[in-house]
Amino acid sequence: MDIQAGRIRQGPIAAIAAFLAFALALPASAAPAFDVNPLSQGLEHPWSIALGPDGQLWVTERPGRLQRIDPESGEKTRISGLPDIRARAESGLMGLALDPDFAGNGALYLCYSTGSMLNPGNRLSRFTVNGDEVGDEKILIDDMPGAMWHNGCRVEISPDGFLFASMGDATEADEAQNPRALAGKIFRLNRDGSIPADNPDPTSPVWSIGHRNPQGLAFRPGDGSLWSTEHGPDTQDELNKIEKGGNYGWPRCRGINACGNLPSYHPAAAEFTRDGTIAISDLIFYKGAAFPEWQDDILFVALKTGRLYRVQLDGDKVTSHEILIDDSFGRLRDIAEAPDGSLYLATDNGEDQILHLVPK
Ligand SMILES: [Ca+2]
Repeated sequence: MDIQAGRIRQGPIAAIAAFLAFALALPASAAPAFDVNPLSQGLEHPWSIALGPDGQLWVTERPGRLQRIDPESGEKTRISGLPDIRARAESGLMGLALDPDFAGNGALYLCYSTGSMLNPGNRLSRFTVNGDEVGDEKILIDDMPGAMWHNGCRVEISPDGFLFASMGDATEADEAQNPRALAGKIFRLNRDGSIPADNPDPTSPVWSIGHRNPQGLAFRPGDGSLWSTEHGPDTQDELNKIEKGGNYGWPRCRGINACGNLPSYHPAAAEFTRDGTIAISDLIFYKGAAFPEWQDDILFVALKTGRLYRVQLDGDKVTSHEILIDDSFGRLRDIAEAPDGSLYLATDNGEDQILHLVPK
């Protein structure tokens, strides 16, 4: 109530924001019927799931394992050949993306933690898969700052073929506003690691700045826009639409409100919540036929609340959200859509599983 009273004192815009926050809390509609079945168990902090053109699920586990899972049987095949990985607290093997030409070139991209407790870093690399091994590491961005927490490391490839990756502030918040530092940024690269000539600075992989710990990336079908989920500090996890050269405010501003005179500032499209964080994790735009009413909506998972959320948009405006799963499986780290429109979810409890969400 104090927050709402404070908003009203700030004037009509704040009052509208308060109304929107209230409206966003209302469910959009009754959830359609679905079942959630265990697909594969015995995993440890699976962090990133990617569907390959080989029909297989490629999964990273944060302690430093890469697995290929058969979506029919749930059988796991461990892929060897990974480099040394620093895996403590929130650091380890995290982001994974398969090259658009994976079927031909076997290329995949991994973001992982390097160094030691005393000299921590993070790295984005390209590898080649050969059978049950990866090799041929080509380091694309090295010496990103690392820490026990806020290591970013979500990796995604845009519809037009650029490689995007995120990096957290690695607990040095002010560095997120330093355009020359690699902390608190979202990057855009060519897939060979070179810097696209039309980046905001053609000598830098930096695409956007002012991020605390963005650990979700997804491209919207249709307009190809990039959206990101980002962990807030004690309140206000964010859903952001990422613009070229944009500043997302951390640590000076947060959430959906305007922010003084910070150049190129983009407030969040939505925030979760003013009462505390939900530990927002990865997102997708749903495209499938299995749940027609979800088409073009954002689905995202959360760690702290163990929830699967559905967010409806009108253009770039969030109009409503609803909770489809509410802590039935503990923390949820990642989500991926199968070709048939069913969904895969990765839990993050320590003794973990990949879940398969299908129509009832
Ligand atoms: Ca922000």
